[in-house]
Amino acid sequence: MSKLKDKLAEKIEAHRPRTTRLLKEYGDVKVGEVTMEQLIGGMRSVKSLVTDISYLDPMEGIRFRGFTIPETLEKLPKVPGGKMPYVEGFIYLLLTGDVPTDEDVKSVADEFKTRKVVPQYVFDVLKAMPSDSHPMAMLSAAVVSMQRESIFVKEYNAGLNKMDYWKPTYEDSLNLLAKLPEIAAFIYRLKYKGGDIIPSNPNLDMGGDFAHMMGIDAPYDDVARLYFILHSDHESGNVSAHTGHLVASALSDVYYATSAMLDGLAGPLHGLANQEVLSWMQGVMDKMGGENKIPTEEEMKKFVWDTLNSGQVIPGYGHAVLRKTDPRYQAQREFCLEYMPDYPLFKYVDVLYKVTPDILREQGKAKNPWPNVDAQSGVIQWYYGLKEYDFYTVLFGVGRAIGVLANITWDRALGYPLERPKSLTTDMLEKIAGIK
Ligand code: CMX
Repeated sequence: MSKLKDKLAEKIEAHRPRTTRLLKEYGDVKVGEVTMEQLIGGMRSVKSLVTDISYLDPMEGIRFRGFTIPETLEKLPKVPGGKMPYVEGFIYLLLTGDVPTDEDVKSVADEFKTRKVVPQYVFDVLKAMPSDSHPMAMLSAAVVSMQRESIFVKEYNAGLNKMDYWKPTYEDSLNLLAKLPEIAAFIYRLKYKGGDIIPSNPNLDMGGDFAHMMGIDAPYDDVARLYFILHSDHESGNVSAHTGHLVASALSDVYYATSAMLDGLAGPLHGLANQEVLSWMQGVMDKMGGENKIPTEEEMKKFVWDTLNSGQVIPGYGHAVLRKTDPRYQAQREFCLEYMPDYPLFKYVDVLYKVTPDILREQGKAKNPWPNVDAQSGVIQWYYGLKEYDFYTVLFGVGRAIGVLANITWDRALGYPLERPKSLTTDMLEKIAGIK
């Protein structure tokens, strides 16, 4: 077994009795209640999932294995020559809960290198898709096309002990994660660069190789590392993470589960919002007469109100759980302040940040008037030449796979069962409400 798998096995053995005890001895302890509003309203805040990979506090934002974003970025070993940590080290942290040493990171990074060769048929599938396919549809199709590679399916069909389900799931997860950057970069180069593909460099780390295959110079390697880490996980209840967990709960393998989670991420209320922010911003630029004409706060207020009055949402603002500025937004804002403080598009986003929260508060609908992760992410990509904003959700998707696959591996290790909530009819709800 690899060092990471050994460590994970140790952690799983130590953790299992905690879950078993809660289930056996405290199974009937009430954790919360469900109101009519929550039931009709998309299960907001209903406590119904377990994960130890990340926790989202509405006021503080995300913690990965107990660490805030600044702590995570500070504690993890950095790639030589860059300022950001190895994504491989972050994967180690999410899976084991421990901050890896330099040696641990090297061993995971080496392991990734042996797993990253993408089968040729995946590229053939992508080339066979219509040229106007959305890059998220391409990513999802590429992932599900690899379902035949699943080690879990082979071992399950041969008769696998339930206690060992996590082992082939771990193998599938790492195999898939190692391949995603090349698949994503291939989609980009195929769709937007006339099929001029840049082969993977087997010696580079995950973020470095992605930047290399995209054909974008440093510090885009650090941008890739930052993006993959920031977008990885946000508890289990968001659409992409929950979809991945739900599909995997049927013991569907990780290729099915990851493809499905990407399909959820592709919605405009979720991961697609980062592309929508840019297209919204471009509309503003067109009306302003060019990206160098920065709107005043008064002008920006009018654009925001016009959007709201036409019945649309302001993309990149609001959140189902968060009630303050998303620390993932903050981390990207700090990156912008360091690398591109005078960049016109950053100024646009900055003016938007100054006016939008007050407007959303005044409008009185959104429970959270503050920006989320998607409000800033397009700016950085645009700055480094990645202007094809249809592609932005793919970057989110590669990152999100890290968290979803860490979760699925643990779901299998702890024997979480098939997910099956209960539905009621409207008649029944009316009876409960005392209307009928
Ligand atoms: N602009 C305008 N109106 C907004 C709004 C925004 N940014 N955010 C919420 N609202 C509105 C909702 O549309 C809803 O209106 P109705 O009552 O007319 O249906 C009302 O405020 C209440 O919504 P909420 O409870 O505050 O928000 P939800 O939990 O239902 O939805 C989210 C959360 C993110 C989908 C929503 O804020 C939104 O649509 N934001 C814009 C899209 C976006 O940025 N999505 C990315 C989310 C980040 C991620 O993917 O993780």
